[in-house]
Amino acid sequence: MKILHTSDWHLGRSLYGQRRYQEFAEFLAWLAETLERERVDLLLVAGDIFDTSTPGNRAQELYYRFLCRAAATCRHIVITAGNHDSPTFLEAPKELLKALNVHVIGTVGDDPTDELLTLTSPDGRPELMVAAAPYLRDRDIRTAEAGETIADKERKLVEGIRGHYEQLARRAREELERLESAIPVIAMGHLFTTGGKTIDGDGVRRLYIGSLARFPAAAFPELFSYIALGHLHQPQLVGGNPLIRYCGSPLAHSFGESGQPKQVLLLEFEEGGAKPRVNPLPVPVFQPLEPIKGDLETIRNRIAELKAENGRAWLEITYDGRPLTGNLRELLEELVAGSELKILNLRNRRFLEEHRAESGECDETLEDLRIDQVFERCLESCEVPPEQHRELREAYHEIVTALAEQDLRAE
Ligand SMILES: [Mn+2]
Repeated sequence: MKILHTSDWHLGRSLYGQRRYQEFAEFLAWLAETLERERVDLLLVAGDIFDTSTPGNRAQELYYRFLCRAAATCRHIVITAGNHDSPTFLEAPKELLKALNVHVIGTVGDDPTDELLTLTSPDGRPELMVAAAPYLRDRDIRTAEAGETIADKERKLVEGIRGHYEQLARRAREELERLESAIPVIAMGHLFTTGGKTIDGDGVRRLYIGSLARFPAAAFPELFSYIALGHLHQPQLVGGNPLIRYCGSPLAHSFGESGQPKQVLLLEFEEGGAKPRVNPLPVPVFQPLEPIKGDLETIRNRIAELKAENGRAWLEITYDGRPLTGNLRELLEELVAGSELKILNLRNRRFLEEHRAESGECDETLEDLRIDQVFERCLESCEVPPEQHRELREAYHEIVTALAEQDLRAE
């Protein structure tokens, strides 16, 4: 049996205002071809299908068009919600999609067996079980009590996640006994594990990472033959275990991710085998991204090189040279004129620094800042003693997370 594991598509996400529908369409076409070529039986998408809780029409069209094509190849498709997805939005067409053998799990129901899917072969024999846990929201698994410290909350959240997976494993064992079968059980998850790696600007740290709790890999029940994770955009094994993995996002969602090889994971179970072989399949780069940093000469040379090779990269340029250049943007736009290169973001670091030093005040606008940076400025300007920062920062983070999650549920 062949399984393909992917996650974190973030359909509809743009980069510095630049829409990326073309790339999403190319990726999904590539994925559909890959499913056909590799004769994949089961597709797993471990959360963050869409970038927002209210995806636009084009993002939705890409998604449904892909599902329709993929369902003609794969016998089963399992999709779980990530922290960016609206559980109710994803689940709205659940019954309709079931007719295509597409299973959508958006939220934790009253009955954990709802997340447990027994998939059958064409001749009706059970062949694999999937414990399809979506992103577990604080309120899904934790009971808040007055007077809790942040450490208490985090501990209870981790306990809640552990309990949820244990319950799924217990139900799966009961089901295996009932079926008198030893088929493998795969788990899915959208969470942050202990030791997980992120890259600055990869979108996980940036907006909000969901709960702060880090889940230790060792806390996953033994029963699972493989754990297909989403949330972190960098492909990685968890705790060095090749059978607990993040496949990572298929597209670079920031310039920070641009040097990262992107992949989907292809799993293969031999007939009667308990553990899969896992092979990463590289995802082609549909739109090159290139960060360039340096003085004017460095930037000029790099642009000349890219032009010479008919480059079509999107650029993020950080100017840190002297002298101060006020008309930097015009200068650089002239350099890329007539090529397919496009400057998406320009940072005139020196200009900002000196300007700030001169005026003795900060001329940042809200647009320059991420939500967590606004809070940092607030701590500074209120002269909050440093020893209180950590706790306040965590409390703030918790509120932001709660607001974002409320937002996702609100429809
Ligand atoms: Mn996520």
